[in-house]
Amino acid sequence: TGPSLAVVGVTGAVGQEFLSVLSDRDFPFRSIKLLASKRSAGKSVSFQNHSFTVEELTADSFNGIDIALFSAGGSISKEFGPIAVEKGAIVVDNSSAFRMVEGVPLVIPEVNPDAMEGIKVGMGRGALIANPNCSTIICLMAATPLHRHAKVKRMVVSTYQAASGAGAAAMHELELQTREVLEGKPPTCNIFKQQYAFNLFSHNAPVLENGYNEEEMKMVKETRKIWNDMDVKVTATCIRVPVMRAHAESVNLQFEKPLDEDTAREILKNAPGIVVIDDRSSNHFPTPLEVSNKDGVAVGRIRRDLSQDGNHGLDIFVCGDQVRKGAALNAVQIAEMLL
Ligand code: 2RA
Repeated sequence: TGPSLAVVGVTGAVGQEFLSVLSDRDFPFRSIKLLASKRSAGKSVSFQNHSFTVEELTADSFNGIDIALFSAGGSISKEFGPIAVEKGAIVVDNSSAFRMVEGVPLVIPEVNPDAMEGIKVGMGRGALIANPNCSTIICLMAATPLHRHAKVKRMVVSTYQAASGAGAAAMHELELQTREVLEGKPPTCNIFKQQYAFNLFSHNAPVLENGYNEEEMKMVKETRKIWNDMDVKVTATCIRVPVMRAHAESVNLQFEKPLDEDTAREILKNAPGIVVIDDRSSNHFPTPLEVSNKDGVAVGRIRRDLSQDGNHGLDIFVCGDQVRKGAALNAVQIAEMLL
């Protein structure tokens, strides 16, 4: 019993995390097909004590597939996502290809599950559901419970994004550069074209006409779609920092209604998928290392924004594993909702 699964991009950082999460959550599939580019086809991947051979992704890969998890870049999703849907599969796409397409649900299960209402395995047709950008997921996991209570009017986000967001190769290069710099050697700069170790820089996404980069505009546009609120004001500055796999984000919120910090802390303590780490006496607050390889998004530094009148402003600090809740876990949770 259970759905037949396909994992597209299985050899990448998120693809590998799909397998870990499927196992950790004992996802009830009846069969699984591991798909990747021609270059990776033939590789063996061990999963649940079996050795699987990676198959080359082709148009015929989706015959008989119920759910296809995609994380192989936007061009692969654009080419093969519609083919998979045509074959009757429900695609959960981690790329940005379809996120802003009208009618494509953009889903964080703890935040807006209703957006995928009615989409189920066995409904007789395929569908496509988009996984939001990792920095959006991590931010909104914390901001949404507060938004639901006091309606966010304006959100200012500064992100400190991990290497994993740029893939496994970037993680390897960060480690390599760190060793090289410590040994007094010139750093190898293939992925980011500049030194990453002991440094930080504006996110590597292309910068648009308005001076924002694509990562920042994803935060703006995806927040409005997920909250179904085209009026909420959002601005973001996304920075790449020398951290392996968890994003950190400083979030400033301005509310329509008052929300004091104690109430905010209680709301967050009861929010699904959230861990509050907010101990002022010991200066213990969320860190990337503390959330790495974990499901929970950690929130701390919860305090009234003293630059705003009364209790209409709040500052928080959020950390979440980019590969897990920022991508693979969120996608598998969506797949669980299809059963
Ligand atoms: C990043 N959000 O972190 C992008 C890719 N997932 O670079």
